[in-house]
Amino acid sequence: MTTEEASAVPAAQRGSWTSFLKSIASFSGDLSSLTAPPFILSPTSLTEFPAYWCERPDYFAAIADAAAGQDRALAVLRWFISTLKDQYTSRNEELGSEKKPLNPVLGEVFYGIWPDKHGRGETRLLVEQVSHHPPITAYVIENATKGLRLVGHNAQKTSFSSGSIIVKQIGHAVLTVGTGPSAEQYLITLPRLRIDGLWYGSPYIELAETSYIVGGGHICTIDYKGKGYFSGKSHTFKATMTPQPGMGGAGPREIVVEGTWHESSKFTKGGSGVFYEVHEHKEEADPLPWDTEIGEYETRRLWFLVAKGIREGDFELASREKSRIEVRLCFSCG
Ligand code: HC3
Repeated sequence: MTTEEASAVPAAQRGSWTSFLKSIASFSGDLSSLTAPPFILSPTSLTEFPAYWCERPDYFAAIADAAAGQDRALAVLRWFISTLKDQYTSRNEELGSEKKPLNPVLGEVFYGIWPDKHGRGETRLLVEQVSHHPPITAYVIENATKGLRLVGHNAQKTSFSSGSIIVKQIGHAVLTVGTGPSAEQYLITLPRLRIDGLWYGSPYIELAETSYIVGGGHICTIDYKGKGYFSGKSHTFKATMTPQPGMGGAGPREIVVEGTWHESSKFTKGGSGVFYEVHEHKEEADPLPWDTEIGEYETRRLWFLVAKGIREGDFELASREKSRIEVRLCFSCG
């Protein structure tokens, strides 16, 4: 196969893709400000991304049902690992590659609900874009029945290295379990991303380096490794959980879990058997119906025509509507 045949870039957009890659290579910071060719545009706004934290709501609810201590810290880790496939590979599966999301306007909001099923309680999501350039997204996910609340914010700093985009995630999430004086908090940091496959026009994400979950008397260090150039598997991780000295972490046991975050993982120390196995069934949040109370800043309402244009290949419509939104609602767009 020749390079031309292997490329996912439509022939008519090869020139603009090459210019886009050149501008990425000489740039670091906020990628959302660069204009990308139409084939790589996603119809989804970044405000919808925090919903990935809860597309497997049973694992979220299970955190509250686990006994405090090591069992609960493991339930938090299991839920965290269960979110990674949706966060980082779902666009590839659904759209064929990683795409460039819509950059939300300041004050844009997205609401979602996962209804009560199997007695796990209803889970609600509220997202607000708190900065446009650079994009910063804040969110709250709450299951009041189970006493669970996840609050976080997310931004990115990008750079270019050896043909890949490196994305440092700025921000973190705090998970609160329970209410009142006995409530526990877990601090969750976010992994670094490497976006590969740029040359062929089919970008995909690999996770890199280390992220942490600290809380409930335990520290969990999660190391991520990718395929490398000649060997190794994609999307692998190793999570090491140790009791936090002086914080009431019960038991001397160190627990190690290893595997792939998009498929399966098992205990390799301090336990045995399967830790987490991805099942295909995931539950997307139901967005609240548009009504006058929500207003024009609701994500799906705001971007409706832009998303339609991108989905249907009507890029004139997409670009006209995008400019209309930016002129009307964005004070920092050029
Ligand atoms: C880097 C990224 C925007 C940010 C996306 C984040 C980090 C947002 C928070 C979610 O929880 C996890 C997540 C997943 C994907 C991240 C996006 C991947 C690509 C996008 C860049 C701004 C666009 C790069 C353009 C290209 C080359 C793919 O077209």
